[in-house]
Amino acid sequence: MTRSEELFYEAVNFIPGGVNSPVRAFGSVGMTPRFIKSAEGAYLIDADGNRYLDYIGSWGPMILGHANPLVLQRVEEACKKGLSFGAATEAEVDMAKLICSMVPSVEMVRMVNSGTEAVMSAIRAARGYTGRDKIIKFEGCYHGHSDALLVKAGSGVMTAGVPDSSGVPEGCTQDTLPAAYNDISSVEKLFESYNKEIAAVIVEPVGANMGVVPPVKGFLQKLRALCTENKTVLIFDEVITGFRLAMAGAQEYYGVEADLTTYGKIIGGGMPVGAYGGKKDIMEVVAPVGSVYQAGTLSGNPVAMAAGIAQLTYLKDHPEVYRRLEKMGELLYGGMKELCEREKLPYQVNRVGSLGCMFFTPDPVVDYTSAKKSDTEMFRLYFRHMLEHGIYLAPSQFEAMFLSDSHTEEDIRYTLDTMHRFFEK
Ligand code: HOZ
Repeated sequence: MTRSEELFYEAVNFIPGGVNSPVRAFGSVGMTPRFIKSAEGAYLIDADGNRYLDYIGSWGPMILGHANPLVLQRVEEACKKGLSFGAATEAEVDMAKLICSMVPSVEMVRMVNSGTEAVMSAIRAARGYTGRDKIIKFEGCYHGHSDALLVKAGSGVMTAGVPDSSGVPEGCTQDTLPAAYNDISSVEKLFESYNKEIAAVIVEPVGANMGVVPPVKGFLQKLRALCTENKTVLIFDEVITGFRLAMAGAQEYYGVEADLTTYGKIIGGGMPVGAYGGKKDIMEVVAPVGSVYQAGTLSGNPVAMAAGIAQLTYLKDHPEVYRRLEKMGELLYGGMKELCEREKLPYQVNRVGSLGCMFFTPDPVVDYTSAKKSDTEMFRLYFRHMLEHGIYLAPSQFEAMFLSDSHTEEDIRYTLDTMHRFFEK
């Protein structure tokens, strides 16, 4: 038995499923998870000493690669000054100014501890601001695990085939109106039916929790127009796309501004962080200025701020990172596409910048329904082959591949060769 297996069989006695987040379980690919001991650059080392080329990047945060020396140094310095004060710090001011300087639509920002918290809070702020209750969310988009958003959700719930979680009272989701991603008419219909009751539309500007599903041309622009027309708050969940697709995330990439934006992952540099921000008049509904209550003992934690500031400052000072990620994305996902064409494989490769994935279906994947058509048994075989050859993908069809600034052309060549060998079989 490997050390990872030993740890897993011990873990299941003390942790549900042996993991602290369902997406880490390897159940859907018929395996047991690798337990990770350390990481550096684009590589992970497991408890047995196996080395893997990592395409998860902690599900997004590690845009500069693992154990970035600059981030580690800042964290070390911050740790020595104390781990938490539960009081205001200069680092929080620096972080807020940094985010506002990088994202034009964000004039004010509140730090929280996770993407889930950021989304819950942004929705509360939107409801407080508009005095309305209903929200529109899209099938296959995942916005964390708060009650109101576990409706036709992506990510682990989609993998497990339980889009509507048990344990969520009906009352918590009665104001959540699901629409079809990339189908603006489904949103228009909801606005026609509920016109003055819709507080917010929340969307992943690039669907990245049902595999990767880019917005079709004009979809985000039309959402923007509908929200403006109906005085509804447009919330972009940029927990994955924020500071990844471009400095100002998907908003810059697609040229559409949100009213509120939620963040996590990259802004924490690997530490547990989230944030929500946007227009001042909306953000000023939040306590202690306004009447929307939202709080947190560890919010703006000094160590997390140090890691996040280090990573964001690096990105701000090195915009060439985005050009490189774009180029590497083209190399990897373009190469995957080419492989499918060359080998006459009836599969789809979806890609936006450094995010992408392969779907095992002959039809284009544009939404939840088409993503669900992917042959997950084929994914299971593909995943196993890749892992056996040292390539660590998310153990689910319905997650993204993440490139970091540490991936090299040689890494990508090896990945494409490994895929080729699988499809050749
Ligand atoms: N957004 C991540 C997966 N799609 C979340 C990671 C997790 O749930 O642990």
